[in-house]
Amino acid sequence: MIEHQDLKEVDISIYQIAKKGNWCSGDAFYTVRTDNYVVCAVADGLGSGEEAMDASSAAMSVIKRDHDLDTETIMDRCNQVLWGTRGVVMTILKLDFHSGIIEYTNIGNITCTFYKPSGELYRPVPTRGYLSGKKKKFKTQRIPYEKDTIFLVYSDGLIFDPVYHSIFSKVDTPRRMIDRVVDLMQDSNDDTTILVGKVNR
Ligand SMILES: [Mn+2]
Repeated sequence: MIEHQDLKEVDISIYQIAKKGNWCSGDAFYTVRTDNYVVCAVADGLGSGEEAMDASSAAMSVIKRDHDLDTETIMDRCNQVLWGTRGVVMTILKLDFHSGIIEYTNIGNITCTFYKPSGELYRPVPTRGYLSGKKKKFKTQRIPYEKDTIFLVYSDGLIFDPVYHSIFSKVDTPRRMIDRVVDLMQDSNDDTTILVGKVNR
């Protein structure tokens, strides 16, 4: 499944596919735009199949309700509802239109890369662990963005080859970038989610 969202300030394209043989994906994503910000998140429920989906969709429903909060608090609230589930790894981004800053909070193996219009690449170091209701401290990074900043967020179903970096160029649209990655990527035998966003203004 490929989905394109024109969120005015940001264009987002998302690709998602379930592990071969499974009817559902254990990954989940969520995006929302308000007049002040855009929030997007990608989660990977531990394992695969229905129980993984239950965990990742529980996290997404918290974000759907609480996206007005800062990403650290959102992460904390997601953690609270995940007690008794398989658990999830997750990355949340929040682009604030007024400050021009992206808040980034992560736990576990969801990779995030920023491509600045200058060509410079920035990869925040992921935090180890996962959410399963156990008490945890979350760190938030604040990353300035500008027009044509690209962000790429993906679950570990994508085996990222460094040659893919050249795809994420400011001359292209997220739609084209997703198409090109999907053309090149190898089958990984895991649920896969790839989200690409590009700032319009
Ligand atoms: Mn996975």
